This record gives sequence, C-alpha cells and structure tokens, in this order.
Amino acid sequence: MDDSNEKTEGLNRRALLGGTAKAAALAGFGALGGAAVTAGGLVAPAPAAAASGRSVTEVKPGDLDEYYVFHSGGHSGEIRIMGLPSMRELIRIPVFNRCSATGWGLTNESRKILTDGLLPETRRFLESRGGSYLNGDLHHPHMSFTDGTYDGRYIFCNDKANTRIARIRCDIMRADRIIEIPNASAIHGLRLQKYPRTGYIFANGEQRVPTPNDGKGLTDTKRYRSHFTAVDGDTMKVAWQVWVDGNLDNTEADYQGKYAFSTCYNSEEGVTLAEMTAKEQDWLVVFNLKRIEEAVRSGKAQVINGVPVVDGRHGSPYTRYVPIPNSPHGVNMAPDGIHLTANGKLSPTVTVMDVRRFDDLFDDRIKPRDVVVAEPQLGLGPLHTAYDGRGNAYTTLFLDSQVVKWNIDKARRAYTGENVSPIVQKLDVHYQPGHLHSSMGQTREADGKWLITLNKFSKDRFLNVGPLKPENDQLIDISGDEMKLVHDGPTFAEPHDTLIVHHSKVNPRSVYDRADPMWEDARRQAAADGVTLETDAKVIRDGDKVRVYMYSNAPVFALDEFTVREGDEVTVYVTNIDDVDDLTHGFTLTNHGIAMEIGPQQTSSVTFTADRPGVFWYYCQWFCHALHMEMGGRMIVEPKSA
Ligand code: K7E
Ligand code: CUA
Repeated sequence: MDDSNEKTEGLNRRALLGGTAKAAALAGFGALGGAAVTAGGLVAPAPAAAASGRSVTEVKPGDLDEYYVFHSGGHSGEIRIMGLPSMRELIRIPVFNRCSATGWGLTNESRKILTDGLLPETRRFLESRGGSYLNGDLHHPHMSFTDGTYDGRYIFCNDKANTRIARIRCDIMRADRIIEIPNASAIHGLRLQKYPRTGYIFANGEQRVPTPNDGKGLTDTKRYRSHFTAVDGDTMKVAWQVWVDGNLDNTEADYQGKYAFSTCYNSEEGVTLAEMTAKEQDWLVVFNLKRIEEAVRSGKAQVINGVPVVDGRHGSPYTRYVPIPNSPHGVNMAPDGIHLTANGKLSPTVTVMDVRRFDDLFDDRIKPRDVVVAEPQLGLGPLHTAYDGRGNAYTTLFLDSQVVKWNIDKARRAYTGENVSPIVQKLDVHYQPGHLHSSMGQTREADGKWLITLNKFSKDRFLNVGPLKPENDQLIDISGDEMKLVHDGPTFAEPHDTLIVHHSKVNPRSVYDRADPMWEDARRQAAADGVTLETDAKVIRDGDKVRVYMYSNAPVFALDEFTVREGDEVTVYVTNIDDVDDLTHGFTLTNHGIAMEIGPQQTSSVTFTADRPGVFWYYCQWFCHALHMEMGGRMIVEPKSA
C-alpha cells in the first residue's frame, strides 16, 4: 500500500469512523484475526519494502550491537535480551518460569528467590503443589533510573498472573528478589520513579477484589477495590497502597518525582464486558506522591495485611481523576518532561496532558479536563505511544495495524482551533501492534533512532509452523523524516513491552564474584560443616540428610562418585572454580529431573530425595572442554535393606 495516500486520506476516514469507533473496536477485539481488514477497511498490506539497498540492521559477524533490548516474555514468564539493530536474541533471563537449561526454579538458590517473597497464605496454598508457582505473565520490564535516565542497576517487572514483582540484577542478569503484592490482584501496569531515582516501583492491581479478600461479601461488588501499589525498589518492601475507582490498567511516572499516573477502564465498576464498556469516558488517575507519603507518615492510612492503605477514590486529597475517552490503555510520558499521553483504545483519540498543570489541579485552581492540551484523532485502537525526542510521537493502532507518527506541537495547535493536521505518517505493521518502544525513548535521553513495534499477530509473515504462530516484532528506522520498516522478528509468547537501552548503560560481569549473596545459604551451611566450597570435595552425613560438596574445574568434578542410602535427602553443592570468561559448567543427574548451571566462580545447589537404589550418573551438560563428554560421575544409592 502507498503510505502517501494513507497519509492524506487517513484522518478523514478515521474521523468518519469516529462515531462508531467503539462498536468497531469491540467487534474487532472479538474477531482479532481479521480486524485490520474489517475495522480499518484496509486491503492486504504491501510486503516490507523499506530495506531496499543497504541493510541498516546488519551487524557483521564479530561486530556488536549498539543497543540492548530487554524483551518481555509475556506468559512464558521470562525476559529475553536481544541486540539491536540485529534483533538477534542474545540470551534469556528466567524469572517467573522454570528453566530446563539453567535449573531456575529447581536450584535451592532460585527456589529461595521464588518462594521467599510469597505471602503466608500463598505458601500454604502452594505447599502441595511443589512450593512455588510454575507460571508467570511478565508484561512490563523497566530499568531503574537515576536523574531521568537508565542507570544499569536493575530491571523490574510484573507478573500479572500471580500478582508479583521481580527485581533483576543487571550485573548478573538474574532475579534476586520476587515479591507477591498483598491486597492487590493481578499486577499489570508497572513503571518506575524516574527522578531523582528509582526509588519507587509503581504497580497497578488490575482486578477489583474485596478488601481484604477473606471470603466475606463475595458478591458485594461495592466492596471490590483496585489497588495502586508503591514498592521501595531498594528494600523490595511495599511502601503504601491507594484505593482507586475503576480498574487500573497501565501506569507511568513524571520526570519531576511528584506524580504517578494510571489509566483506568471500567469507571462503571461493572463485572461483565457490557457493563465495563457502557460509558463513553473513563479516566486517568493522578497520584500525588507527597500527599500520600505525608498521610502514611502521619498515620492516616489504615493498615491492611501489613500495608498502609489510603483511600484515593473520588474526592480524596491524594488523587485527581482526569476524564479520558474510552477505556484508555497505555500512558506514556514524553522525554520533554512536559507531555503525557493516554491512549484511547476504544476511542480513536490520544489525550495529551501538560504535567505542569497538575499542581493547579491538586490545588483546585483548575478543572480536571483543563490539564488536557491536545486530543488528536489518530486511528482505530490506539494502545501505546513512544517518542523520538524531536517532538514527535508514535502511536500503535491495534485495529488499523499501523503505527502513526504525529507531532505533539501540531496536535496542541489543532486543539486550539488552528487548521493543522498533527499526523506525519502512517505505516502498516504486521499485524495488530500492542506496545512499541523507541531507543532510550522512556528516558530524558531519547535518541530517536529506532522503534520496535510488538505485533500480536504474524499470520503470513513467516513459514507456517502450525496453529500457534509466533508474534512479530518489527524494527522501524525512525532516524529520518519517514519511518522505514527494516526487519521482521518472530518471537515466542508474548512480548508485551520492551526496553531499548544503549549498550553504554549496561555492564554485566563475566564471572561471578565469590562473595555474591546469591548462595549465602550454601556458604553458611558449608561453614557449619567445616567445608570450604572452593577446595573441598566432601560428603557430610547428618542423620538421613546428606550434603555432597564438590567443585568443578574443566573437565572434572572434584568427586567422581558419592554414595548415599535409599530415602536420604541429598543436597549437592557444586562450585565452579574456573575463573574464565564463558566457562559455565552444568550438573545434570540422570533420571532425577535435575539440571543446573554453574557459571564461572558460582556455587549452585539442589536438594532431592534419593528414593530409588541404583547407579545414577551425573554429567556436565554445558559444553565446556574437549573432554566435556567425559565430565561426570556416579551417584550410588544403596538399598535400605542392604
Ligand atoms: Cu498494552 Cu500488558 Cu502493556 Cu499488552 S499491555 S499490549
Ligand atoms: Cu563442564 Cu561441560
């Protein structure tokens, strides 16, 4: 399709459809596969033609990418790191999922992280189910900030499925703390305090549930609440929560450290789809951080399940509600520190607010809608907006299967009645985009070079791999006046959001620090057993508990056999004493469902019951040496009666 035609006729067609946008949108959401065709009236899209001639995405063999991309893994529960512009997947970070390769969810160290932060009632619930959740729904990874830009310390992310937040250390690219959020249900939107630093993690409990959710008043929906949560990113403790009206969706923070914002749908507070979408307007909730902190400090909050909770429903001093048409979804702060957009989803509009007006709003000098400075009609199904740092915004149009580039200043002028169109260009993407993200675009240092759109449907873009198709993450060059589609990237379920971070911000280790807190328990136990992890190979019997200590040094384990008795509870500690970049070992115990990684200078451990007599070989599954195949040993399990 010719984009220039689309550019000139686009707005009129949308305006025409505007009145029925909601109906079209709802119909489209019901029949997603064909939505682009039915709702937008579009013909089949043209193949990606923009990359003609030179390939701007090529990273030659041996060369490095310029950016890290931290890609959410959606309901796979993990994060993937990609390189940009190559879009090569570099590695995966297991977070809420189990990982066969690394033993995440199996090792004592990772199980501790997965279980320590669970609420007591959840631990009881999981006791008969292996102790920890097996799944997660990771939507929103975000890097910690200092002074409005990424500082390379941590990545925080949410688990919508099981109401959790994880913190990932960027020095080793592993989670070190995962907490379950009390009172709230289904943490969806997650963003970080940008200024002066992170600071707070802001998290939206999307679903409304009774508070406390203790089995009383189950059908009294007046008692249902959505909780907005602020977590202290340093301690990973919940700082406070706020009750709001409606269902919280996405969230964002300003560059001044004064306010957080959340989009809400279901201002109707209904429990069925029809009830939830009945009204033409929902809202953006603005949270006044100082006032909330002050209320918590002076004891005005009620403590529910150990968390101070303030009532931020309509009329409270802690919040203001800005009406936004209709079921707004994404909320995105521009790098100029001034403009905030709420994306209409069921409305073809994006609402632009000037955050400098929020002080007046809280002092009741202006009305909520007075903070709105533009509301351009962009197309059908606006979900998320990104920025290039040059005054332009890029919004995904889910139903139209397009990205629309528009100019913030022109949108403001159009709002005051000037006859100017803010739309710069519309580009077809394939298909149905959700999030999009520009390089460094959620920081003060937005550099306007790249844009990734995360498309929910790939349909015909790749070889048919069966009924379940990959998503399609498309790379768009935004460095010039025109957006150019330059790469199709298939991904597994399901990137909702992504981060494009310049490589200079991130500096991971190549080998572990022996003092790493991750295996503190192993260190303590070894000391109690009189064992030095790095130099001892020992089997310690303690009743029917057996602790096996060994180190590994390519291509040998320090123990080539150990003997236990049927029924023993066995813990194997392996310390990789190789001090060499990229020299990871593994420990796989045959027919016991056990495998774990042991990175250079790392200690890993796993506990199991040796409940079958026999000979079981263990081996190193990480190719480490010319004699890697020979790196192994035997666990001999003597029968009880012997
Ligand atoms: Cu739009 Cu969970 Cu950020 Cu999906 S959310 S698209
Ligand atoms: Cu050690 Cu393979």
